[in-house]
Amino acid sequence: MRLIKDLKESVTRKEVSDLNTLKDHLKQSLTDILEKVPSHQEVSASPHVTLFIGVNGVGKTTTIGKRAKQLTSEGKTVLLAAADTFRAGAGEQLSIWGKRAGAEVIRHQAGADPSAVAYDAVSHALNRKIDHLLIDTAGRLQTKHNLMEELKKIRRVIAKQIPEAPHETILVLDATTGQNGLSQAEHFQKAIGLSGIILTKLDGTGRGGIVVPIVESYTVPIMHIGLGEDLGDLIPFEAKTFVSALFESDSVESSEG
Ligand SMILES: Nc1nc2c(ncn2[C@@H]2O[C@H](COP(=O)(O)OP(=O)(O)O)[C@@H](O)[C@H]2O)c(=O)[nH]1
Ligand SMILES: [Mg+2]
Repeated sequence: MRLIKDLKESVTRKEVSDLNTLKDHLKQSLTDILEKVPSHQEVSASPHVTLFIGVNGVGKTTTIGKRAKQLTSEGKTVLLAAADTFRAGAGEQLSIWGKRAGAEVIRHQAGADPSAVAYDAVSHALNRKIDHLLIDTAGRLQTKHNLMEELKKIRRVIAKQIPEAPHETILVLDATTGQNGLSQAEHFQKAIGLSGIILTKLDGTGRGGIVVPIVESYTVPIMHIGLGEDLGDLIPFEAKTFVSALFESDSVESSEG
């Protein structure tokens, strides 16, 4: 709404007269919003701990697999922690990604306390001098108080052994999500704080336009985007390319725009 208002004012001031200039104006405004947020500063810590959070099915586990592969390809040692002990098969799914990416995996029994998995994983990472620990968590609705409390507990337990950790807390968002994405960002930000967003499924019908107000309201940078289900399908976010794709007319319109 604000962008449209700005645009109207530009039209009134006769700065914008034709459709193409109008589009360019809007693109520039969107790019400015996305580029204004400082990009994430890589913290040098060893082990470097990253917590992946988000609602169900957004692609947390898949993204961890892809991220692990990037890191092992850079010669880093990587440990994955299966702190999604809720969904049957979640640990197994992470183990498969671990094998593909060349990363070790810490798992407990299904139904175990996710904080205990996180604690074990941090100990293991410290003992073995692992470079990167990536912690998977169960999908949770941002509105469920007890599940958000569980997340806070995981964070506290991690900080018991490494006070500065988790060094990053990444919200994984599905690009097909509409307005609910704002609510997700708001609740997760409030509950444990976010250092960045990874936007998945941009290979599908969703364009992820919702990240624009999210980035602006919560000043969290988008770090990577997911473009598929394979190991290599995670690339750094680039504002200009993203905004251009928002305006492409050849792809199928998502129902939520
Ligand atoms: N097309 C596409 N599918 C994805 C992407 N990321 C994840 N998925 C799929 O989304 C589904 C849920 O992924 P999963 O990692 O299990 O989600 P989680 O519940 O958040 O851990 C799986 O079928 C993944 O293959 C992506 O970037 N593009
Ligand atoms: Mg998962």
